[in-house]
Amino acid sequence: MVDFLWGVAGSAHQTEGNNVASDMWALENRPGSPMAERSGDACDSYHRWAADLDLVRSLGFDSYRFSVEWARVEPVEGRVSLAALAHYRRIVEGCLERGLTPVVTLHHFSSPQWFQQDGGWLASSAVERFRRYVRAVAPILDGVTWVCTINEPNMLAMVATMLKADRPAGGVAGAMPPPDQDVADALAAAHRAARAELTGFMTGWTIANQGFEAHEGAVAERDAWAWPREDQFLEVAKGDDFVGVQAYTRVLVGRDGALPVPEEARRTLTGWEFHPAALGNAVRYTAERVPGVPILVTENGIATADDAERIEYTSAALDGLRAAMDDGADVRGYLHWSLLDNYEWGSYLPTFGLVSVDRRTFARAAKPSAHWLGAERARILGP
Ligand code: IFM
Repeated sequence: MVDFLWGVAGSAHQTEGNNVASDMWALENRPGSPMAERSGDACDSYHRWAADLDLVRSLGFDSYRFSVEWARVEPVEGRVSLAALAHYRRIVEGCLERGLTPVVTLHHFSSPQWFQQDGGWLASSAVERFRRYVRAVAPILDGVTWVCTINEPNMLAMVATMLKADRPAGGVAGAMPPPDQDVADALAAAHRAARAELTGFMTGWTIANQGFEAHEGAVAERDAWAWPREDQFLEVAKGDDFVGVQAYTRVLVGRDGALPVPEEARRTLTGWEFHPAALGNAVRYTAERVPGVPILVTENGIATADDAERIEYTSAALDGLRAAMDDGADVRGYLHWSLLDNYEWGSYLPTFGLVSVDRRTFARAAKPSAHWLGAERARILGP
């Protein structure tokens, strides 16, 4: 199976550092910020991206998912930084030179601060602003096939609800408030606008699959819970070139909504239930709801300080993926989250990385799981 992508993922704000013109930076640094920790220098990938790509290649992966940061490309409304575009062009070329397939995300949670301050996704010009940004980025994507327009629009829209109430983002996946529907609608329109700009690419958006499961027969309640939080975003993906599946855990839904993770459940560092079956289930769920649209696993992984547990989790997750593919799911690739122990939106403690990063020197050290996963392709896909 030659065309299957086997890679790793990250995002600009979580790895590059000093994303000072972004709304996330402003949120992290404001007095009384709900974020426990600031992103700061992150992993300094802004300067170390070439070494990161070398590492990805040497570990045996063939693909690399990264994001272009809107706040760097357009730090002030209407003022496009050619230097920022050149930076991301170098990363694209760096991938191609190393034989890595770049998977480029155009929006991964953070936006320019000016955009947020002027109404964010609720501003009447939001979609046109995003379209203009996509138009600016398109020329540097020469040689790229896979483009993710917006990462986890469902999380973005749910976080919008939480921020309105001034509650910190995060918590147990799935037990979040319903999305701000106006934000959800704007994101859908922005996604469509971006796709219209990007002819000749494989474009799609990447959705957080939260593994909603009906508890004790609460099927109707589960469906009602899942529609605003997940299914409406899958509906938008109908007719796209691909849909990104991002799966980590599951959430049980009872008669009154999402249930807390059971006391006795094994948990990861994010507090989520250790549930590797999430990946296979998410792929099957997506294939059923978005028939005919190829699937790219754009994220899957575990926050753990125990690297053997990472291998245990990922091995079982990949078995589930393989089984879903054997049953007919059209999956085009697996991108593990994440390459690095990067900034987890408020904290560096939940370590998802295959590679650790010294927080003072930024030195990278590949964990055993990195070598293991690089070689695992053959077991899952065959030679
Ligand atoms: O780190 C995040 C990523 O930015 C989006 N998907 C989930 C990951 C783990 O929480």
